[in-house]
Amino acid sequence: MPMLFQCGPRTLDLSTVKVMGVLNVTPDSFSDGGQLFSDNTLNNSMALKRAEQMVREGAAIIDVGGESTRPGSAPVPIDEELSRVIPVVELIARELDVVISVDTSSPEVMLEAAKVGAGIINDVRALTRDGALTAAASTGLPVCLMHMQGLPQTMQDRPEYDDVVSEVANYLLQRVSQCEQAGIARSNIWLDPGFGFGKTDIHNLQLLQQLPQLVELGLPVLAGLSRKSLLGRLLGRDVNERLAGSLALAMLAAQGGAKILRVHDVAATVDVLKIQMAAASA
Ligand code: 8Y7
Repeated sequence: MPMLFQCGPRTLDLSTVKVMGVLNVTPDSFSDGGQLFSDNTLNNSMALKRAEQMVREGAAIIDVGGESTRPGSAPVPIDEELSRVIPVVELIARELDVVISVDTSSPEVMLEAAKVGAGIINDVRALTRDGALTAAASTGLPVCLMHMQGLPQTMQDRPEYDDVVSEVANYLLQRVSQCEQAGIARSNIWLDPGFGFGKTDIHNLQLLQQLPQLVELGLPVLAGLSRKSLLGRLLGRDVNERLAGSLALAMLAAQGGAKILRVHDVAATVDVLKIQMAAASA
């Protein structure tokens, strides 16, 4: 049964699990920061080439982000975020047949990105910034609401929960109701537990193990686990040596009912999903 989302100019079917490829247009992201920069200037044609490669490898969505949210990162001025993100969204929308999500918390970026062809708003702050709910609602685009405890600058200092799964679920449900009051249809909302955002390894693993509880809320669940520092600690590996670990987590997330996997390594994750789907439907 198709499960269709109207993502700006394109349609996305979540009846099977989809891969969202990460395209960081930041000079400082933790796993691939600066790759698309030379002399501190973003190279848009390199960004397009990277997006094109991920589409060839099977990404259904390209997630364009201009503000690093890694632990300890500093906020980016709005003009800088706009000038990094908008030209790249416009270029990809014109050149490639793919849904574009814009990874932003800024209402200005949401509005401008929607005008040039973005199809999804992916907000790690779950539309909590002033004006974000109204801006997102006015675009009519699907939104992904992510849970975070604290702020990127300090979120990993001392994350604490009584029951991480129910606290994350309750937070997301509250945000869903705020969205609905702002005019965003429930059928246009995705949920994300926010792996690594104010969580210890145990919190992350409990959220993963109990992902079905989040899935049961009835909205599509996105999981972002690719290359995260949890893997560094579990495996003792540097960020560029986490492929096998990332694939194991992708398999577990898909098995737990996640419908969108946000990843850096698209081709390998697509293979994992083919195996997962074959095994699950046998
Ligand atoms: C996530 C995310 C990041 C995630 C969603 C990283 C932008 C850190 N992680 N968005 N963004 N979910 N929805 O490690 O887990 O890629 S940035």
